[in-house]
Amino acid sequence: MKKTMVIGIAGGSASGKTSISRQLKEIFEDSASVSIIRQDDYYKDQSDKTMEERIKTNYDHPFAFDNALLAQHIQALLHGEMIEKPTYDFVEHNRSALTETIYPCDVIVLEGLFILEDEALRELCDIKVFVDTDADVRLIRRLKRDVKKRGRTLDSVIEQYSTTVRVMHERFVEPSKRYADIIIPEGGHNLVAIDLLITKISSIIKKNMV
Ligand code: UZR
Ligand code: MG
Repeated sequence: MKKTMVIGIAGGSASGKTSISRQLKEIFEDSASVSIIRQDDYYKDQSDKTMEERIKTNYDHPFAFDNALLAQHIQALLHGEMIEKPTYDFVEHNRSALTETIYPCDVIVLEGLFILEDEALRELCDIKVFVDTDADVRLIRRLKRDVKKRGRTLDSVIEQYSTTVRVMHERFVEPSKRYADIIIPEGGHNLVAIDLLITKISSIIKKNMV
């Protein structure tokens, strides 16, 4: 019987989690065998809040996520059912109206800040990866990304980083490293580590074909 393998990728903000997942997806583009699920898409719906209130949400705390829904969706995929994955709008700080249909597959790459921190999610992962990138590198990447892609100002990124991102990282993300099977230094630029994951995924897909 076909078995779906879950590869969990955790790590700090802007450590390279999304970059690694995207590279894995690109390699297996032709097959429907690999799906990426981002924890970011499971930020809670905030339609009932004003923009001013939304800005005050602590997005670096596990409570900001609907992890129960995420775990339920992973379980559904493991049982061969399709799901309607929510999507998140970082500019609006809210769940967007669109959903994306995800079909059962050979490999689920589950990527996000708290994938290893959350016990239920952690237990769903067959391979647990932590992307370990120094804080200065992450801050520089985050500045560039949030200004370019998430509609932020330089000052707001620095303010957010020093008031919440850094503290929450040390409280929740960094300690979850102990659960990792594999620790990848330097995220998306670590081609050796990415190559190892590609080899592993290929072997899972091959096994499921026979
Ligand atoms: P990654 N975030 C926002 O800034 N606004 C939102 O509406 C939702 C999330 C930020 C969040 C976190 N932080 O550090 C980051 N703050 O998105 C997580 N403050 O995304 O893991 O891709 O860096
Ligand atoms: Mg990301």
